Amino acid sequence: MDHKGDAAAAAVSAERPAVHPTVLDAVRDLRRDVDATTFPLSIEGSERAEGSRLTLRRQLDDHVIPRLTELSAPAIVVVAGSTGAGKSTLVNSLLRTEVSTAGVLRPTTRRPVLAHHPADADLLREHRLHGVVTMVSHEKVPRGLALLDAPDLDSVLDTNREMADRLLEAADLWLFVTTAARYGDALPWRVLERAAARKASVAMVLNRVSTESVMEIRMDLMTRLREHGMTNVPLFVVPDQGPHEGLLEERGVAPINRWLGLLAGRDRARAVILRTLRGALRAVLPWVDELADHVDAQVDARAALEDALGAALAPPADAAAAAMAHGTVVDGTVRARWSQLSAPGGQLDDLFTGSGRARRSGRRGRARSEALLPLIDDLQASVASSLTAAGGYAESAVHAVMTGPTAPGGGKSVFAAVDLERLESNRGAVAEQAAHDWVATGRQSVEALRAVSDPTGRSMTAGAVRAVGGDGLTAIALAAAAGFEPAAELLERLLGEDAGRLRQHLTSDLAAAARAQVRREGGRLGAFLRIPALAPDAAATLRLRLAVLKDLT
Ligand SMILES: Nc1nc2c(ncn2[C@@H]2O[C@H](COP(=O)(O)OP(=O)(O)OP(=O)(O)O)[C@@H](O)[C@H]2O)c(=O)[nH]1
Ligand SMILES: [Mg+2]
Repeated sequence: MDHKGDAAAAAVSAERPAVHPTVLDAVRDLRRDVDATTFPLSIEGSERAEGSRLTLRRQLDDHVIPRLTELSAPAIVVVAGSTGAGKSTLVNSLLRTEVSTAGVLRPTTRRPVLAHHPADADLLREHRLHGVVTMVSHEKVPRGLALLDAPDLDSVLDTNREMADRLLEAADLWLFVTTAARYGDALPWRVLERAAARKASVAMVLNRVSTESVMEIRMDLMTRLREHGMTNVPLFVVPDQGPHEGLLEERGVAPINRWLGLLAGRDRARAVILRTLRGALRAVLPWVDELADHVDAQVDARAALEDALGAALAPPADAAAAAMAHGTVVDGTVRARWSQLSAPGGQLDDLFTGSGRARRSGRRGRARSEALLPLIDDLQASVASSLTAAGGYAESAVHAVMTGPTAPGGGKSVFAAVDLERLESNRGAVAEQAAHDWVATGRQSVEALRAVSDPTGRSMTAGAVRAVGGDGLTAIALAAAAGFEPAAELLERLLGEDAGRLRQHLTSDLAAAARAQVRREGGRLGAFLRIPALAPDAAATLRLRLAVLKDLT
């Protein structure tokens, strides 16, 4: 065996199998993450990033993953060369069995024969050569390698030539067989150059060399190999055995067998393949980088949009809260009813002017309570419509800020993605519920005040309840809380210092309802901005895959 063969085998085996099973796992993980990556905000560069994402996914699907999957299968050693060079005879001789027919007719081999170890049969079932070649299982084939006896390269048969091309593509190792008579042919060298260009590993077998010319031919061939830049190509010389039938002498092919044995084995076979694949793997890494960068850009855009949304909602919320506390709710209906009640002869007219008996009479109190009851309904309806209006106003404010000329990037796409019609159609119902709740709070507060007042009935609260009834007091308190001054004055006279506290409590409840109604307008947009694709760590998994792959390749 040529010493260069030893050196090459040693180099292959020393090369740490950088492709180990986890590369396929890592690439599959990456494929899943690339598939799941979305760019929900249309910002600068997002269309390009989406294009890159699809290209990367296709790259992984069409090239990287199929090739990596093949890594689990044995490395394919294609035995190739001119017709009659002795390829079939060599394969048979290596395995000491006739697995492929050799013959005197040119060309002999028309359908490739792939000899593999029985234990590797499963791994070859999915191989892309399946169906193209005749598979032969044989114990003598080293595990992790498969020997492929190819049809000739320069065949008179076009189909053979096409086949040779296909095999060249599938070859992990190219064992080139030529003869002393034909090693000068142009075609073998062209093919060898193609193989070398593909960075496929190459070894050469010089067949049928007579003892007297062996030194001279070897030197010449080495020089030619060097001239073609193939200095590391192992060269095996098989001595001529004269006219013969069947297998070559075992001794003559033993160096090739030993060398194949060195190459075989999982890791070494993978290392051979890695040489062609590492480039492809490294080539996809910048794409992943680009995707992760754009995911970060989306996350940044999301933060800006969230800030803008918060800023857009603050003025309408303040305005609505202030308006609700300062009389917006006290509309025409409320004022008209109040005027009616406090007009001469109205229920509130003689509240502080009638005789003490009349004032304290339970009958008068019930009548006043009944008369004031509709005021509660008026206030509730007015609060509901004021809240609805505040919501509508907030919506336009948000829209203006998020889509206007100074809007942050991606604002429009948020609106496009969110179902605002549903939000709008619920606005009235939400406002009505809030108004109802506010009235309920008013009733509870009056009830609580009465409950803590002294049981002897001499407190101001007890007197006020006797004078206007529970509902009446609630109506007056709610009107006062909504910023209606005449009601506030009456409440003061009825409750004394408790009036201010009660009023204050209900006013802030109303203001809170207004703020909530306004904030709700940003709710669905805010929820959209909180989707996982826009989370601060959205790019983390992609970057993790990137780090793992960088390590592995
Ligand atoms: N004299 C001599 N004949 C050989 C040697 N090796 C192979 N042969 C003969 O050469 C002929 C062609 O051998 P094959 O093994 O069929 O050649 P091949 O390269 O497979 O040819 P194709 O299948 O046509 O591409 C056969 O008759 C072999 O017996 C050798 O070392 N010395
Ligand atoms: Mg043959």
